[in-house]
Amino acid sequence: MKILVVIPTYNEAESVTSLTSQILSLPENVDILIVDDDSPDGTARLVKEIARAWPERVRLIERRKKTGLGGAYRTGLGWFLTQTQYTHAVTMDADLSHRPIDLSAMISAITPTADLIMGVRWMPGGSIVNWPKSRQRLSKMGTSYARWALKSPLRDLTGGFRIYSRPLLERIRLNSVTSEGYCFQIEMVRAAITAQARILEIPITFVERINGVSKMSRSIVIEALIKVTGWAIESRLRPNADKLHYVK
Ligand SMILES: Nc1nc2c(ncn2[C@@H]2O[C@H](COP(=O)(O)OP(=O)(O)OP(=O)(O)O)[C@@H](O)[C@H]2O)c(=O)[nH]1
Ligand SMILES: [Mg+2]
Repeated sequence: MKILVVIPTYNEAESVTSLTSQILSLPENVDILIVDDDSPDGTARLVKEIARAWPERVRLIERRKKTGLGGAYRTGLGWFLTQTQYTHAVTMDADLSHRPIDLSAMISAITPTADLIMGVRWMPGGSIVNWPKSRQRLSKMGTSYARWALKSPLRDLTGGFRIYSRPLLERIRLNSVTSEGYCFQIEMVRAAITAQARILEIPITFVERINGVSKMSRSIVIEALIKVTGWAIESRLRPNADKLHYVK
């Protein structure tokens, strides 16, 4: 088992050093790929310094333009697929909302048959620290709506803390997962379900970012609303369309 943690960053200079050093200290010996979108705050410069100290374990991909976390993940997961030494790809936020200690628990849950391990806030043992009630409501509503649309019992469809197995990512057409905002996370589950992934849910504690600025915006919420509604309609009218779209 060899694991690559893929982390998209945009203006995460205040978090990225602490996050990478916590991940590098984990007993599981995981490697890190940061995908930065030309952050004006110098995130990439810091990552280059870290990569100089850890040339075998930390890599940086610099994209020229900020196009959203979907594009950054397509690039990062695409790179993972070219590096056949890695068996699993982790997706994780850079703002320390996803705790490296929970990554250890998620890695312990890996089995030879699990295709996708999801970090879940909304289940026994899971929690959210320091989110205002309004943000919790938005997230819960987002997940409930997506559950109805996807006809899925999974409990945290908008969270991005996950482990994907190589065989699952090799079955999915990554370029067909076109969402750009956090809707990318919902669409990846949709693709995984279509690819008949065996999915495990593990409780995590999600901590509101202390440093830096959220990239959540109205357009990201609108993208999710429109796309998820479209999927709800399509799955009811053309139940087999997803298979042709997402699965190789
Ligand atoms: N490369 C890249 N990374 C991005 C982009 N937008 C967001 N990210 C990263 O994606 C992760 C999640 O973004 P956040 O701003 O934390 O979004 P969020 O977690 O939905 O919102 P908050 O809870 O308010 O923090 C962070 O690591 C961001 O730096 C982007 O356009 N390009
Ligand atoms: Mg965040």
